[in-house]
Amino acid sequence: MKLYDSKVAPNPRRVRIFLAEKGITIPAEQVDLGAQRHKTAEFTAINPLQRVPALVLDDGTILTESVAICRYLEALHPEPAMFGRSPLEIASVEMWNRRVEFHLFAAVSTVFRNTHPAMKQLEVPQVPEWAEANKPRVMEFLAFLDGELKIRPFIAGDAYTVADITALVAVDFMRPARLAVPEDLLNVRRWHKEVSGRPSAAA
Ligand SMILES: N[C@@H](CCC(=O)N[C@@H](CS)C(=O)NCC(=O)O)C(=O)O
Repeated sequence: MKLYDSKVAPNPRRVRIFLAEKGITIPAEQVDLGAQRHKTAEFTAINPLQRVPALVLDDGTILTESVAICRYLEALHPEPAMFGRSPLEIASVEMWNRRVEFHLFAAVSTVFRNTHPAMKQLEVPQVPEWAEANKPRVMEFLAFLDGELKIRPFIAGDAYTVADITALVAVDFMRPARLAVPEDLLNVRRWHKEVSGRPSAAA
């Protein structure tokens, strides 16, 4: 297997953290997004949507989409379970991962992509007003999450799951998007401290 990765980008980081939690190592090739290496014919043959991460299997099959890659790895290496175990846990992890992807990760990405000078060549056109419109969405969802994290330690329940990885990466991505977690969201802050202290967070 080979992972097409980018150390500076949030979606590949989700897969790297997942791999670190599982204790799996996969050979990786860095794709330089700044140099637009993902737009080359060579990489377009791997992912016609020109996005990382991408996982190439030994038989040449290509998987893209961070969660699809993680699900494949979960099926190969079930322990520790990162997508839940019981029917209810599996559904709860799915529900929370989707909520975090749509309401937090996508909103933070929108702010970053439409404001950061490094994205000028990749987000065409950049629409600063669209970034502004997404800033309150980030804050609203974080406030909602703060209430949820008052009653349980992790995003989807009592266990650390892929939903925590998505949320951790989204919250860390707030920094280059020039957003900050409000001081008074103590439960989000407590959760963030806990999950970013895991060794996998450095992956
Ligand atoms: N839905 C995809 C998103 C992949 C994605 O957007 N990757 C970004 C890096 S985080 C990328 O390759 N961006 C290149 C570009 O915007 O041109 C996933 O979950 O993996």
